Amino acid sequence: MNIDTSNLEVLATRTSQYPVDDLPEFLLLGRSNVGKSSFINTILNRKNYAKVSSKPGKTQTLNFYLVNEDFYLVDAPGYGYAAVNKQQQKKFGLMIEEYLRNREHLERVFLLIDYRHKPSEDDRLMYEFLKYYQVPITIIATKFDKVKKNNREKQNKLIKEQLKLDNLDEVIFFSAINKRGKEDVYEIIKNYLAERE
Ligand SMILES: Nc1nc2c(ncn2[C@@H]2O[C@H](COP(=O)(O)OP(=O)(O)OP(=O)(O)O)[C@@H](O)[C@H]2O)c(=O)[nH]1
Ligand SMILES: [Mg+2]
Repeated sequence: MNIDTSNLEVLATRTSQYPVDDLPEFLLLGRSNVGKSSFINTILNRKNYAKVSSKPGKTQTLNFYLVNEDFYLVDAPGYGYAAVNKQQQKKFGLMIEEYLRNREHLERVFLLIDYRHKPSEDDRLMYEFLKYYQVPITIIATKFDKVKKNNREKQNKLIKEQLKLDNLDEVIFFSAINKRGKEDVYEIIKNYLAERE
């Protein structure tokens, strides 16, 4: 898949602001600071188009990126970071829940997990929540460049155990630094688009 065009079309905090066309949507979810916005930049071959920050809580709205006039990548605020105030966190949580409940064109969630750490309780709850709503999920293990070879087996096991991972859900190892995993993500999106034609 080639990325020919990409444009941030809509910033939404509620349903009435979502795009009104019928294009498929792929949603990014994950803890604050896990790398959702960096993931979008990598997929779009752009630098800091989706705003990235080392400080958690950077993305505050649902951001719909129209790609190739074909589909949307949807960036979302992160969850579960103590440094982001409680009221904000609640607002973000409701925003995401509202989206998931009205998700007519949601094809799949890319659930980002920081590969350096044990998945958090919030990660586990989010995974469970998505399973309950029967949303197709791909796990994206981010910051792969930061994990040494001899730690990988341990981290893989942690992801499996902590999330009680369904064997049918694919895990993609991803790095915004060396672009590992990018082609795998293209493949997933491409397959959806081919099915629609
Ligand atoms: N080494 C490394 N750093 C990364 C990677 N992806 C993201 N980062 C860094 O992690 C930090 C957070 O990245 P963001 O993309 O802003 O994370 P986010 O999930 O969008 O965060 P919020 O918008 O706050 O929810 C930044 O300092 C990034 O440079 C990666 O693959 N490898
Ligand atoms: Mg972000």
